[in-house]
Amino acid sequence: MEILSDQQAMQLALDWAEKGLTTTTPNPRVGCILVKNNQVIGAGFTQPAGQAHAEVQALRDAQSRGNDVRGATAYVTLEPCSHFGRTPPCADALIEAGIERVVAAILDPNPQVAGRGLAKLKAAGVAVQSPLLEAAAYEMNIGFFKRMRTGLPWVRMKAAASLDGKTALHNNQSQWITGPEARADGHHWRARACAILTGIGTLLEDDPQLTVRAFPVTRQPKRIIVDSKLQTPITAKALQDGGALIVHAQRNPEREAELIAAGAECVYLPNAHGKVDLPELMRELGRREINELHIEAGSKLNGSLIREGCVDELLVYLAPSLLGDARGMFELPALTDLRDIQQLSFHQVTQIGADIRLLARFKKH
Ligand code: AOF
Ligand code: ZN
Repeated sequence: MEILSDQQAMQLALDWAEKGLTTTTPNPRVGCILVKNNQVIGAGFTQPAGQAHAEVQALRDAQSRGNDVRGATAYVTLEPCSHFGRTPPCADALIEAGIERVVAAILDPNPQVAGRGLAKLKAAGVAVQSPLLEAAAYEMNIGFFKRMRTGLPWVRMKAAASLDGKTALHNNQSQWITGPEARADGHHWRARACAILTGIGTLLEDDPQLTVRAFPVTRQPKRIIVDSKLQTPITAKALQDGGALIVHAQRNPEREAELIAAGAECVYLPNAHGKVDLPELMRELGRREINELHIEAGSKLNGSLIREGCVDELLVYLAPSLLGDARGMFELPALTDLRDIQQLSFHQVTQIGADIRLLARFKKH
């Protein structure tokens, strides 16, 4: 029989973690598999917040299949927790179940855990090993890691453009520059996000729903509208079925009351120029436990977010077409010195249908 290597076992655990991609927020998506005598005897992934963590799910899975977990190795994509949060510590559950060895892909950055999970296991005589496939485990929860370390969400800005980087003609015609596969792919990125943010310009122009519709989901991301002057109509599609967070910079009690009655929450976050304080908004979203923020906005708000250093990553779909003189993806000021250029690095390049998907990260990270 072929031996299941530690690496293969951890890859399996990562595959299980992925099953929680759209449902675990604000918790990280974690996968766990239990291996005994070279057999996978149990597997699980993080359930929605307040419910079982991956390790507990894997133990339950093994038990429900009549498997004796004593002496097994647990492969977990994040260090097992050591604290009483919404659920009791997974480290305790593993110890009590008689797990002999725990392999953790990466340490939990949560200050309530941060090494204590592995320490607890070790103290109980469990053999522990970490890291393993750390980079993949980090990518799986890039927003959770960023929020735990900085208090800010991981901000991903999506845009779709022609090969010459244009999104719309000057007469505003803009529909379907990229193909159906790219548009469906975009919904996967919406679905994994904790929240989707847009601006009042896009809201008034397109009346977007800002929901995941390409496939069924059990949780819709929170919707956030940057609307300095509270111009959102109460009939906006983005306010229907679950409301939205409207971030404004001017007080208007009447309009606020109207929008609240329509199901919205209004948050007043002005900067010195009477616009929304975008860096403060990012801190506010961090406090609200937003791990991954997905932005689908127009070139103006996109440009402001980039200029104010709020963006971590661009998710750009490029179609094999040329629009010529037209609107761009990001409104940024003209530079006079090449040294001021914004530097990014390509993290991933993938063909999606007839289009190209680029993930580019700002160099500061
Ligand atoms: C694990 N396994 O599957 C996950 C962990 O409030 P609670 O009890 O749900 O705890 C949430 C914290 O637990 C979260 O911030 C992170 O540190 C850790 N997540 N830990 O052992 C899991 N999702
Ligand atoms: Zn846990």
